[in-house]
Amino acid sequence: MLIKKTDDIASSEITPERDYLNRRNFIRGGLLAGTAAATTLLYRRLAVPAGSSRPVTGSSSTGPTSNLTSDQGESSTSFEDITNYNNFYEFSTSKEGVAARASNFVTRPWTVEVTGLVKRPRVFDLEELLRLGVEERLYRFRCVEAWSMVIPWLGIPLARLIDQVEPLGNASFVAFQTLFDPQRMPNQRTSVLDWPYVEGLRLDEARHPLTLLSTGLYGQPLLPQNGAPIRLVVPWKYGFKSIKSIVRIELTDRQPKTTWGDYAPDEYGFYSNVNPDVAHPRWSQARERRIGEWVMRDTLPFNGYAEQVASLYQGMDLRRYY
Ligand SMILES: Nc1nc2c(c(=O)[nH]1)N[C@H]1C(S)=C(S)[C@@H](COP(=O)(O)O)O[C@H]1N2
Ligand SMILES: [Mo]
Repeated sequence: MLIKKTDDIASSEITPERDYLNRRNFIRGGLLAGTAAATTLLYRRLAVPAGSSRPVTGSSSTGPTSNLTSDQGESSTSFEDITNYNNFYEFSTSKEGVAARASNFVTRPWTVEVTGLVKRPRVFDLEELLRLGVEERLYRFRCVEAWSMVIPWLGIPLARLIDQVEPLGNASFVAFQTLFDPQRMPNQRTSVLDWPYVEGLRLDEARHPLTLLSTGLYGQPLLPQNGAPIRLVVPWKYGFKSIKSIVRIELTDRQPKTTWGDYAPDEYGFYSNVNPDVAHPRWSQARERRIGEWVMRDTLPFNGYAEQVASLYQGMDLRRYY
């Protein structure tokens, strides 16, 4: 994130006039298609057998396809792009280099400890988590670096897992932790970040129906580069909140430490809700490059999910709590 990228972003801010006009047409279309449709989410209940690994369907050059479209008529970013343009610093700081360096990462067996201020702390193995019920959701995904994708996730609503452990009355935040194993995650032998990668949400954000623990995408189990076997997805927040390869979830009464927030507190706030009006100190967040498209798009407040999530932040100054 901090490493090389500023040049990209600066040059991508230069948008030809023609693109500007196209974008205006797009916005108008969006307003017409509008409000009613905007609340419809794609929910599909899938019967994913525990521990199943469905084979890749499409041809190997294009990968599998998805016929889902978003509430705004967007279609999925290609499987190829989603699985070859990654941020996962435990393996590589080069987005094009993650897939190869993570390819032998072994993710079975895998357990997730759910603990802290709960009545029933418990260690779940992956199969138990899958049995909580996997759904398919098509979400926009917006990295703080100003690129975005549309991803057909498979996942378990995080609220369902939280219900299993019965939070105590004083639990108000949820802390997440990635695996720490420098043998298996080679960049953990460097100090490019403070390991293990950690993230956090407020409990009400964690319980919001949009928040997923993802176990797959494009109908298949997650590949290592996307955070196998289980990673967080919070579609209205910048991508770095979506912590990968989770081994521990702790309910707490204190705002958890976050890896990027500790690294650069003035750049990466705890909330990190997608907000076109609050610039990153080093670049604008007003627009984004959708991977696979040429024309820059306007970034939407809460990444287009304002109708569902804005109420979580009622009365909060979103410039202060960035
Ligand atoms: N453990 C861990 N989780 C992580 C990261 C990381 O480096 N390590 N990168 C984050 C960032 S910056 C982004 S944009 C997303 C990228 O997810 P993707 O590669 O599946 O698109 O993962 C997030 N989760
Ligand atoms: Mo990111």
